[in-house]
Amino acid sequence: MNLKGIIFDLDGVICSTDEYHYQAWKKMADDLGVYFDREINNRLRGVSRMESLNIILERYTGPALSQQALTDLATKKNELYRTLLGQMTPADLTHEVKTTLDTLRSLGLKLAIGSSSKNAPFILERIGLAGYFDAVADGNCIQHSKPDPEVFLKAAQFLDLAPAACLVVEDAVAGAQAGHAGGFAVACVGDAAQAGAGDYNLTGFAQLLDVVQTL
Ligand code: B16
Ligand code: MG
Repeated sequence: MNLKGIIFDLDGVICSTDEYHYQAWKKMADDLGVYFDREINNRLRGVSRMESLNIILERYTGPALSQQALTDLATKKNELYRTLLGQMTPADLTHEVKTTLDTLRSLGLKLAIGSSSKNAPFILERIGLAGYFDAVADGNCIQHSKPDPEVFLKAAQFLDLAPAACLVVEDAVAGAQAGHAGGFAVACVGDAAQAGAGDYNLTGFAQLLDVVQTL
C-alpha cells in the first residue's frame, strides 16, 4: 500500500454537524425573510462562514446591510450553531465511523482532520475525539477555505506526508475540488458522492476500507 495517510473533512463526514449548520442558517434566513432551502445549503458545504452568508444573501432584497450588520448575522448564526453543538455527546459519533477509523489506524495509516470550521476543536471534544487524530488542520489555521487546497496541504504538512501519499475524504463538492487542486486522491460521501465529485464515490463510510486496499 502506497497510501500513508487519510485527511478527513469533519462536518458531514465524521459527524452530522452539517445538519446543525443547515438548521442554524435556516433560522437566521427565516428571521431575515430570505428564502433558503437544502439545495442552497449544499452550496455552503466546505466554504467559510462569511462566504456562506454571502451565498444566502444572493436572495436578499431588503435594505443594504452594513459590514457590522453582516458580522452580526454571522455571529447570530454561529451562536445558534454552537448551542446545537453543545447538545452533542460521544453517542453522536456513529459506530460505523468509529470502528472504521480504528481499523484504518490499525493498518498503520496516519489520520488527520482537514476542516474549514473554526468550531472543529469544540466538535471533536463533544463527540469524544479530542486528541484522537494525528493532526488537525481547521478554519483557525487557514487564510482560504475550500475549494482552495490550503487546509488539506496544512494537514499533510502536519502529518509530514506528501499529498500523493494521502487520501482526502469529503462530503462537499468544494472540498473535493480542494483535494484535487492540492494533488490528493479524493473519496466522497453524501452530497459530493451523489454529484460524482470524487475519484471514489462511496455509499457509506465503511467502504473506505475497500478503497484503501487499492491505493
Ligand atoms: P464554522 P467542513 C465547514 O466544515 C462546513 O462544511 C461549512 O458549512 C461551514 O461554513 C464551514 O465549515 C465553517 O464553519 O462556521 O463552524 O467556522 O465541512 O470543512 O468540516
Ligand atoms: Mg463537510
